[in-house]
Amino acid sequence: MKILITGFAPFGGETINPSWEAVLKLPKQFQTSKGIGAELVKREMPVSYDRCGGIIEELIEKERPDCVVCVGQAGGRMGLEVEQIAVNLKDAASADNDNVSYHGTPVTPGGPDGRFARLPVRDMAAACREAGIPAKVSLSAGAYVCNCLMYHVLELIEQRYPDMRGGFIHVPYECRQAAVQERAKPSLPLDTIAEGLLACLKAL
Ligand code: PCA
Repeated sequence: MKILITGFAPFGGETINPSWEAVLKLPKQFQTSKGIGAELVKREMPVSYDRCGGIIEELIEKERPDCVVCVGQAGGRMGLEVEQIAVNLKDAASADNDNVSYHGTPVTPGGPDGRFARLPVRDMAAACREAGIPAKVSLSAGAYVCNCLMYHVLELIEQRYPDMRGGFIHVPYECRQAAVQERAKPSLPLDTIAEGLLACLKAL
C-alpha cells in the first residue's frame, strides 16, 4: 500500500510546524496492523489556500497513492485529532503564508457543503490511544488552509480517484512551541506526535 503523507510548512510566526517535523520522523516502510506492507511518500505543503489544491492534485497524479493522509498543526488541541469532515468554506482571521485572507468564501463554488473523510477515522483514533497517545475524532478541521486541503483531497477522490482513500489528521503543538508562550498551551513531544501518527497509519 502506497501512502502519500503531507505536513505543512511553519505559519503564523512559528519557526517549525510539528506536522511536517513529525512526518519526517516516520519510517519509510512499515506493516499495518493487518500485516499489509506500507510505503510512505512524504511531501511538505505550503500554507496557501490558492496553491494547496493544485499541488496535491499534481502529487496524486504523479504518485498514484492508495491513500492520502494530510497532517497539520492545530495549536491548542490536546492530542491528535483525526478529522471526520471538511467543509466548503474558507474563513479565518489570519492570512495564509501568501498573505491571502478569505472570509465566507467557498473552497469550490457550487460544491457540497461538506465532504466526509475516506478513512477509518474511529479506528485510527482508537489505535493511537491504544498506543498510549491522546487522540480523538474531530468534527471540525476549521476553515483555514488545512480544511481547504482536506476538501480538495476528498473532491479529487470523489471526482477522479474513487478507489483512493484520504483524509486529514491535526496534531497539537510540539512542546518547544508551547514552552515559549507565557500562557500554558497543551503540547506533546515531537517523538510522541510521530508515534501517534504511525499508530493511526497502522490502522489503515
Ligand atoms: N495548520 C493550519 C494550516 C497549516 C497547519 O499546519 C490549519 O489548521 O488550517
